[in-house]
Amino acid sequence: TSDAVLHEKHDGYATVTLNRPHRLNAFNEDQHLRLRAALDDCAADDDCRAVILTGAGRGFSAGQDLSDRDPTLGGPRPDLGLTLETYYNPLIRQMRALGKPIICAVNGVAAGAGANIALAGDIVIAARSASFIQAFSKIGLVPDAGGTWWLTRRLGEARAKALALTAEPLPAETAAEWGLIWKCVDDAELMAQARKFAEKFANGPTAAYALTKHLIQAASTNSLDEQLAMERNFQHKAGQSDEYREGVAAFLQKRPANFRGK
Ligand code: T3D
Repeated sequence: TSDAVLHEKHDGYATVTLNRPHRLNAFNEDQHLRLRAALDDCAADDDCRAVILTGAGRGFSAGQDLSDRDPTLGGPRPDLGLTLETYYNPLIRQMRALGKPIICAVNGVAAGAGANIALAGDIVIAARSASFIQAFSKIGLVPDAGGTWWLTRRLGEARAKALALTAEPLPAETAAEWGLIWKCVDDAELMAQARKFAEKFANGPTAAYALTKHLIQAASTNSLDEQLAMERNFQHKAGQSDEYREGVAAFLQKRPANFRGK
């Protein structure tokens, strides 16, 4: 069996590692299917309350494995719309829908769809040596895996267009300064920081995190009225939860809350 994706379970969270380091964790079909299966498992497992997504070796992911696209090998031109709809789009939707925080620990270069998969995480922390490259224009493609959406919403049109058209690497530190990601940290600190967040979330109010994630994701396309209505509905739900009862009781009793995530 293949080990294109490693899936380790810890106390309350999982670490999922893209593991084709000889190709900078570029995506082939196997890596797609194994990543999807790992995230499905995280979704179904009540003991998993946060996910770290990272890459093995010196890169996070170099996007599509281009050796699977070699035009000199003959055959018809590939239908890339179909591969997006079959692999990349379901992955991005799966990451956004997952009711648990995903921490992307970007350990090195993230290029093409690899960059945009990293940007689909809820908390994106990058090592100082990492960079984000919208590599698509170098090979005659357009940004995908949500790239045009993340870049435009987080950075605005000027920076989005320049990054996409030039394919210049954006260093992690600039990505953090510009608000494309949450934080840039020293390389040696990356996994410790990611684990710190995962452990916090593994002991936090899981249902409220899921509602919060979905509210914030909806905000960029909702009107204020729609968003206020959604906040009302979600707060109604949160207010009925055991987590809220426990949170308030713990506050009043001046003790740490014991959220069980169920
Ligand atoms: O096709 C569809 O289904 C549509 C979807 C498209 C989504 C996409 O992601 S399209 C964009 C694809 N990705 C790229 O164009 C990036 C290609 N890679 C690079 O530009 C560079 O590798 C990097 C800038 C990311 C890193 O450069 P560097 O100098 O640090 O490393 P390197 O030497 O180029 O790469 C190391 C090895 O990984 C090397 O193999 P070798 O020579 O040691 O045997 C290289 O060929 C391999 N590698 C890197 N990226 C890919 C790859 N092999 C296959 N596919 C890759 N994308």
